[in-house]
Amino acid sequence: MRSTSSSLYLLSVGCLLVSAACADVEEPSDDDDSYVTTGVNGSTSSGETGGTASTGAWGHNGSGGEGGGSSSHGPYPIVLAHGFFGFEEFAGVEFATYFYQVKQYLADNGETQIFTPAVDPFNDSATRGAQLEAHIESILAETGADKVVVIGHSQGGLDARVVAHDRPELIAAVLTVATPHGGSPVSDIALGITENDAASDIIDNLVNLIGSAIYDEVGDETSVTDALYQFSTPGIAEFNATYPDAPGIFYASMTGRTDYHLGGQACVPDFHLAYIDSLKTVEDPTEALFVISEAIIDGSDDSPNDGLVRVEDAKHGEFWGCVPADHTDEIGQIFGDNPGFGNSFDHKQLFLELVRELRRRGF
Ligand SMILES: [Ca+2]
Ligand SMILES: [Ca+2]
Ligand SMILES: [Ca+2]
Repeated sequence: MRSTSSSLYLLSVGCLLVSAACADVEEPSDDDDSYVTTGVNGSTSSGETGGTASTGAWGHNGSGGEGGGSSSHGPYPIVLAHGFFGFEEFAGVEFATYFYQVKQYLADNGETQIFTPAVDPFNDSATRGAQLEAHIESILAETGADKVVVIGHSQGGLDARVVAHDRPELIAAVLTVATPHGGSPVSDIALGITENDAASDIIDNLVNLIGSAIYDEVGDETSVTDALYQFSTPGIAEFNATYPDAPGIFYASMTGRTDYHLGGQACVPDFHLAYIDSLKTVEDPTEALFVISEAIIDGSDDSPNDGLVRVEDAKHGEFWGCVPADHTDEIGQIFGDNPGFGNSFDHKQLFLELVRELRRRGF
């Protein structure tokens, strides 16, 4: 009983995310996920790879770029891989995206080769990764590029690691945002691996309130249990053993910290990104959805987290630090709401700065 209703709790959290946040306006399907072939971006011009970048790795409208198929170099198309619960489109809601207004903001800043493919919202990353791989192959065929860069939020980062492992020739870099590379204690509770009576009661109420109606929207192929297992202690251990990093691919990560936590030692980065540094004294209040889970996972040692994922669990590859954001603020949800009173964090600016840094590095 606890296991089932706890799972539904996460589902119901997801339903809030899905119904409010996880639809996509611009593209009803990935078939429409077309790109514009105007300039790539302006930020590379100041980087050491500017000359290379301006050459272009793929042909625009088929005009060139085919000759040097063996030499791969950026700038690469960027794939934004959504997390658990993310829908490209959700019934009736047509005015929000998972990465809320990020694609348009990047386009406004010259980054026009941004793709937001949808995968099964509730499934393990082996399944989702295979779907992402198929999308990436389509993107490569469409653009003529030979690799992509994947920026994954939450489970999207694990999906990206699956593709990088299985098809390393398709991926130049994987940058993960609040991805639970070390799992999330919330999953252990939801699956009944760890018990938490207080959470269980509140969970039941949430299920009664919002769980059942949305459940019908989830297709036959999906598996909430598989998705949750992915983040559990045993599940993530299996995942990390199965999908080690591929040589030659650049891996980096960053994450969010909420509940007014400044992050401390856990958030000290391997690499300083100016935008992230500029927010180091800014605090974020926890989104109401995550008050319960935040309290559960921060445990007895006040471990910094974003409400669903602990900072320590979000590190993978070169660590770029923490922004003041909960798990939905990171992607501008819900509906572009303010991340919290007094919090100047801007998720769109974050994604632009992440992309710019990748471009500076020749991706
Ligand atoms: Ca806390
Ligand atoms: Ca928010
Ligand atoms: Ca917040």
